[in-house]
Amino acid sequence: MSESNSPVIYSDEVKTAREKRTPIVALESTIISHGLPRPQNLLVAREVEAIVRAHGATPATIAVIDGKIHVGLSDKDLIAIATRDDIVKASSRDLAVVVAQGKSAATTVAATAHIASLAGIKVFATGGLGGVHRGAHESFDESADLTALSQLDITVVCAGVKSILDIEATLERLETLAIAVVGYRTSHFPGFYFTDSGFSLEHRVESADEIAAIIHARALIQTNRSALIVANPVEKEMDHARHDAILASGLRKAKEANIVGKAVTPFLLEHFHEASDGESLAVNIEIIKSNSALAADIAMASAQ
Ligand code: PSU
Ligand code: MN
Repeated sequence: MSESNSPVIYSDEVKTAREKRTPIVALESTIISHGLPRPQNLLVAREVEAIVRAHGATPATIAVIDGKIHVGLSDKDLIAIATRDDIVKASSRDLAVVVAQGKSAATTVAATAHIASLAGIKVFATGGLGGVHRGAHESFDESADLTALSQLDITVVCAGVKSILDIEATLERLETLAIAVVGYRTSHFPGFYFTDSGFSLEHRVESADEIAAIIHARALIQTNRSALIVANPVEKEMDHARHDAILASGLRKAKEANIVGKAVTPFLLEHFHEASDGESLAVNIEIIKSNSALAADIAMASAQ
C-alpha cells in the first residue's frame, strides 16, 4: 500500500517521535467514548496525554475518524471522539469494515493494541482489560482483548481486569494464551476498582527499569509473540460493600434490559458511575492517569 493510500494517519508529534525514534505510548479511545461520561471524558483524555508528555514520552491516542485510522489525535480529533454521537466501539475485527465504510470508531484494547503494533509502538496504557464475563460458560462472552493480546508484541499497563468480570477465569485464560502478567509493586492481581482482586500473582516488579529488562529478555527469548501485562493497582480503591451492591444491581439491570455483546461493558461502567455518585468515576480516572504515567516511564526505560 502506498503512503498516500494508507488508511493510517500519524499526528505531527507522533510523526516526529517516530522519525527521532523517541518513546511513544499508545492510548485507547473506547474509554473516552464509551467508558467515561461527558464532559469528564474529554478532560481526562487531554490530561492523560499531558501526563505521558510530562514523563518524557509522546502520547498516541488511537481512533478511527471518518474512515482514517489516527495514531495520535489532534485536540479537534479528541473532541470528536469525546462528543460525537456516531462513534462506534471497534474491536480488531471491526477495523477494516469501519475504515472501508468511512465511519468513525473508538478502539478497544484489542483494536488499539493491533494498530499500535502496526505502528511499531511497544507500550500501551489503558484502564482495565476486557476478560471473561461472569456466566461466560453460558453466554460465551469473553473479550477479544484476550485473543488480540495473545497475538501481539506489546506491553499493556492496566489496573488488572474489571471487577465486573470473572477474574479467576480471566487469569486462567491469560495463562492458557501465554500472556505474561507482572504486578507492579504488588503480589496481588488488582481488580480495577480494587487494589487487590483476591487473586495472587507469581511475578512482582518494583521499577520501570525492571519491566524494561523483562521486555528486552522477551525479545531475546522470542516469547514476545504475545503481550506482557503490567498490573498496576489503584491506590485508593472503592468501598467493597458498596461496589458489590452496585455490581449486583448492574448485572440484574443488564439482564432485564437484555444487554448483550459489546454493549455489556459500557452498560455496566455507566451503571457504576451513576450508582456510586461519582466514586467509581474518580477511581477510574485515577487508574488511567497512574497507568499512563507508568507506561511512559516504561517506554523511557526501554529506550535506554
Ligand atoms: N477499561 C476502562 N474503560 C473502558 C474499557 C476498559 O477503564 O471503557 C473498554 C476497553 O476499551 C476494553 C473494552 O477493551 O472496554 C472491553 O470491552 P469488551 O468487554 O466488550 O471486550
Ligand atoms: Mn464481550
